[in-house]
Amino acid sequence: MNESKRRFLRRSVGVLASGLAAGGVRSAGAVEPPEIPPSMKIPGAGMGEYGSPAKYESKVTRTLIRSQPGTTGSGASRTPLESLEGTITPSGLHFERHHSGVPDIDPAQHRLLVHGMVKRPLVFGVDALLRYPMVSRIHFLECSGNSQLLYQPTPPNVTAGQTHGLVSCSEWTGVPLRVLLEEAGVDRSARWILAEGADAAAMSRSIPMAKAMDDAILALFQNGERLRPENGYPVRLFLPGWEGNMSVKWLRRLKVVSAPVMTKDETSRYTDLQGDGKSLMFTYPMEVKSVITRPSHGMTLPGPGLHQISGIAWSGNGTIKKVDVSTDGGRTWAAAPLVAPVLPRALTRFRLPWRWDGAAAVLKSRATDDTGAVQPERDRFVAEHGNNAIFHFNGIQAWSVAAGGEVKHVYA
Ligand SMILES: Nc1nc2c(c(=O)[nH]1)N[C@H]1C(S)=C(S)[C@@H](COP(=O)(O)O)O[C@H]1N2
Ligand SMILES: [Mo]
Repeated sequence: MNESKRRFLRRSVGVLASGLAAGGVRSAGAVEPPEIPPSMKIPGAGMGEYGSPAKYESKVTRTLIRSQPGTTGSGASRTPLESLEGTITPSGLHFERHHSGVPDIDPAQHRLLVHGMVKRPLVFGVDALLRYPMVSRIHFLECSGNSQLLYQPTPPNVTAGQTHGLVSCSEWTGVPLRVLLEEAGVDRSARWILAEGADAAAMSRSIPMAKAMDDAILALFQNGERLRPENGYPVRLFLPGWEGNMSVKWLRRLKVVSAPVMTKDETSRYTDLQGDGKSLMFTYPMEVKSVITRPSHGMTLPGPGLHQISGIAWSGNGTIKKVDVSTDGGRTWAAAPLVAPVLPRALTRFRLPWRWDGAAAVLKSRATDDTGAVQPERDRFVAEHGNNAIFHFNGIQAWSVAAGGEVKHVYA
């Protein structure tokens, strides 16, 4: 351990007992347990066919739901990251990004065509797909437009979910794409696959064959149940770690081809104008990134004492190796413990106790992945990419804590 880290820990981690007492835990009094509460005096409510969250949690919803003018489904909704813990996003709070709304697809009618440079063009019904060997993988899905508000010259006045909530993490279960491609007999000279969705946007992307044969999944289940309509029911392509756009939902067609197709969705969109006037195309992996979800913008610390800093980190290139946390705007850093499970291309939770002395502070987190890539400071990121771009922002997020405890988005 180096000297700055030792100092950080000495300053941050105080005596547990006094810290917690200051944080709102009282000594037991007369009306506290073991007094018998009303819930113990009558039988509780009955069973339900499909469960919902506690009514007291009704404010925990998807957030910043926005659609293009004159439409209801051409837009996005975001995961309320600041209200969640752990790493799995409840399916009902998974972010949504649709280019032309959520189609109503009857699985009995749905077909998936595999054609192009193959020996045997094949058509699969959903029941047929369900008979193939499946894998289950925990992975994040991130829209490459996530955090685009941070390209703005002034810090956005919104919550962590509203800036960073175009990322969610689920257990995805389905058929490895390789299995179906091998069955169709892919021509050895084929290098790409066109994937097309059955929505009104006909979302279409060119997928490199190497990814298709590596870890691509035709996902049928999400967190144990069949996909939600908004996440691609009855079947979606899922490309671990790559920009969300390529994980084509409501998948209807895979055409094996020799070169990228240059669809509207990979030329006019998902191409990023850089500061030097050139554009980046085919920027597939989502780079290493993290955000502190608690405390974060819009919260107020109840007072000095022991607090827990909690956040998420992820990398489309591999596994999170380290998350450094600073409470002094980046002057000193300490490695935050990563909470198991730490999985490749999955959200990884970090938590660090912080003894707040009540003075103004600036919190930051900085993730490193197992390729050695380090999340850049925002200034450096914007200097390198310019601010015409809207995709692939992965700069460091800073939250200021005022002496009164108010937490706000800052550029620092
Ligand atoms: N068919 C189809 N697939 C699609 C889209 C779409 O509009 N239509 N949106 C894409 C984009 S931009 C993203 S970020 C992810 C979002 O997936 P989600 O809505 O399950 O979070 O789906 C991708 N797949
Ligand atoms: Mo996206």
